[in-house]
Amino acid sequence: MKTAVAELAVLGGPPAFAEPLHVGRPNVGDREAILTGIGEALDERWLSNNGSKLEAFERRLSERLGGMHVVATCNATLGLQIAMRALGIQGEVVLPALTFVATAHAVAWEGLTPVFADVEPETLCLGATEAETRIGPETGALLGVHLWGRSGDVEGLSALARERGLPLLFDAAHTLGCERDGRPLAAFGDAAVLSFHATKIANSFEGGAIVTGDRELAERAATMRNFGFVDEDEIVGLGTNAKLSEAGAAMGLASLEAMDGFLAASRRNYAAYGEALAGIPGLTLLPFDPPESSNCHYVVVDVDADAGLDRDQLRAVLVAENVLARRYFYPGCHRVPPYDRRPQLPLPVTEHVLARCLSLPTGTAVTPADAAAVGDLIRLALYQPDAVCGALGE
Ligand code: T4K
Repeated sequence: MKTAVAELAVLGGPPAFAEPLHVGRPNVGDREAILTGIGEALDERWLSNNGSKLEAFERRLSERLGGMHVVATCNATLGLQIAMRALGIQGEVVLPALTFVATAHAVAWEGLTPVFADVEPETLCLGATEAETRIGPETGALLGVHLWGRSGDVEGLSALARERGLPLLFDAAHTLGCERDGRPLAAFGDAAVLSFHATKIANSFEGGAIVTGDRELAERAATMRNFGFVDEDEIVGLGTNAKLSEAGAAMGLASLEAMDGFLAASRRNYAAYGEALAGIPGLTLLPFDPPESSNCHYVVVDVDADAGLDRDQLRAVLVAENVLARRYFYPGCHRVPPYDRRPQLPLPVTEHVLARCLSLPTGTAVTPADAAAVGDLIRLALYQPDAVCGALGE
């Protein structure tokens, strides 16, 4: 893409990208392996309920996570719900409002009360100081979120949970391939939940996984995932249906096999964005610093007032150019029903991030050349904010 400022679509030219560039375009592993896996499930006439693909998927994932116990589910939302039940959580759950709404909905759907805490400005995750301000007599658990694959203050939160005798659960939906001090992020807390949704770095079409070091917790969760059955006609308690299908598990297995390629693509794109966006006043590509090592699956920029355009103006330009950037996770859980009907304490850092952050397209459907071109486009748009704002009618 070589576009002059005057050729921007918002100024009357054609879109810079002929085809839309999406955030969340699925990574697809080896097609042959996926179709073979699904074909084997068909040949076996075993399509769900603990088939060979599910077992293999859980085994491979456990290996990847250093031997943690893994209970695959049909999505992460139900995985979170089951994890909360298996942990015996009651009352209020302290969590950040800066997350996908599924985190809060999982809490509320379980009949628990979400209590939103602010995030730390450095990590954008729930920290011990903020969490502590929301702990009260009804608090039943802490629920951290590894936003965009960032670790946050896992040590501080773990110490706080221990001190207060509270279970610590992590929404680790974004974290496959992310580590802290060489340890997979999903291995922190009493349990963590990964997502294998189509938009995640590795997918099983839809899917999730509860990860824990506690064998009994994993067994309880596995029983709850299958209506409470422990044997052909023995039910030990309340359960639901959160099973991952064999087709999903076959897709998940192929995704795990392709993980190294997915990680390399995301990291290459992140580096390309870094280069293309370097030195633009007011624009910051969110960094990942040691001891974190990230999967770089979310490429997020912070757009300051000094950048010339605000986040929403910049997004409007990008969308006009066929770059479908997303405002994840605007407007924040505390600002959507049913949570907005309750009085909320101020969340200044959360509000700040929600007003300024923009997720850019990446993944294997995006090349480093695309990333560099999006970076150039952003630079061009910020070059002449007055012309662009005029064209946007502002
Ligand atoms: N916790 C956190 C922190 C999460 O981010 C999520 C999910 C969860 C929990 C719950 O996990 P799951 O229960 O879903 O396993 C999407 C995903 O649906 C959602 O799973 C994900 N987070 C969230 C970050 O992204 P939307 O509302 O943005 O979806 P949608 O339909 O707008 O699609 C997103 C982008 O992906 C679009 O640009 C289109 C593109 N896309 C999507 C699909 C499904 C494709 O190009 N192809 C596809 O097949 O939520």
